[in-house]
Amino acid sequence: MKKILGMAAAGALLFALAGCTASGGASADGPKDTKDLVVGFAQVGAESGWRTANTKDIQSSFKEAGITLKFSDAQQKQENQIKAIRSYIQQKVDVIAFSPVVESGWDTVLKEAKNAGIPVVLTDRAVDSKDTSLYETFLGSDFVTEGKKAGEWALNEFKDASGTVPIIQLEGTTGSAPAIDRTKGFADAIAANPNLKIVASQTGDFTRSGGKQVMEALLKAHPDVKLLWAQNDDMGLGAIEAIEAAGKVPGKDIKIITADATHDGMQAAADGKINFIVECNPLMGKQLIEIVKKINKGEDVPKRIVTDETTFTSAQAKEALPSRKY
Ligand code: GYE
Repeated sequence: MKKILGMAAAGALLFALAGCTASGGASADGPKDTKDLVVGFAQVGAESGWRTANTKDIQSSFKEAGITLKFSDAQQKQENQIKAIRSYIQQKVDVIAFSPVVESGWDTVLKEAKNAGIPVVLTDRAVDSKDTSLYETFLGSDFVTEGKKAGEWALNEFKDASGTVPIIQLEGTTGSAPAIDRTKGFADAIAANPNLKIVASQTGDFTRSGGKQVMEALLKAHPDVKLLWAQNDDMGLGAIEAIEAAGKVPGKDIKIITADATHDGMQAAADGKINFIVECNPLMGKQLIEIVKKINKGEDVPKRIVTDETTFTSAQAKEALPSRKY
C-alpha cells in the first residue's frame, strides 16, 4: 500500500513538474486541432445586464469558433467558482478561463491548475495573487481609469459649486476588482475639489434590487444629495426607482453617473435620467478565443490585455443607442 501511494506521489510530482515547464500551455504532442480544444469557463453569475451580455458573447463566440465550452454560473459565490475550477481540472480541460468574483483567495486553486498543467486566463476581473505565473493573462478593463473618468465628469459638472456637493456612492460587490478600483479612481479624481464630498458609500452588489434598496435608505439619511455615482448601470437603474419614489427627478435633482453602458443604462441616459455613463465593454469572446488559440500553439500572450472603452453623455447615448451591441 505504502509503495503504491509512493508511486502515485512520484507520478503526481512528475505531472506537476511537466505542468510547470509546459510553456504557454502547449501540450508535449504539439498543438491540438481547434475543434478538439475544450475550455472551462467559471462565470461570476447573472447579476447584471453587463454579465448577461458577457455570458452571451462568450457562449456565441465559442460556438462560432467550434471550440467546446464548459460553462458554469457561480451565483456570485467564490466557493462555487472554486468548485467549478476544480471540476475543470479533474476533467482535464485544455484551458480554464474565469472572472474572479473577488480579488483574494485564489492562490490554492490556481496552484492546483498549474500543477495539473492547465493554463488559466483571467477575464474581466483581476486576482491579487503575488505569483503572476499562476495565470497566463488578464483580459479586461482598466477599472481605475473608469472611476477616474466618472470623477472627472463630476469635477467639471460641479466646478462652480460654492458649497459642499454631497455625493452618494453605490459600490459593486465588496472585494471585487471593479468595486475596489472604481472607488479608487473616483476618489483620486474628485480629490482635486474639496467641495465634492462622498457622504455615503455602500455596496449594492452590482444588482438592480441592491441599488434600489440601498438608495432608499441612503436618501432618507442624506436628502440633500446632489450626485449619485453608481458603479454599474443596474444599481443606478434600481436607485432611479428609489429616487422617483421619493418624489425627486433623477438626472436633475440628483445627477447620476454609472458604469457599463448596457442597453438599459444607455436608454436611461438617452431619457436624461442618467447624466454620464463610463463604458465597460463585456464583449470579450473573440479576444478570449484568440488567447486560447495562442496558448494552444505555445505562443506568447501579453500578461495584460486592456479593453478599449469610451464614455457617453445623455446626448451621446441617444445617438449611439440604435447601434449598440449590448
Ligand atoms: O461593471 C458589473 C458586473 O466585472 C466589469 O460586473 C464587471 C462588472 C460590471 O456585474 O455590471
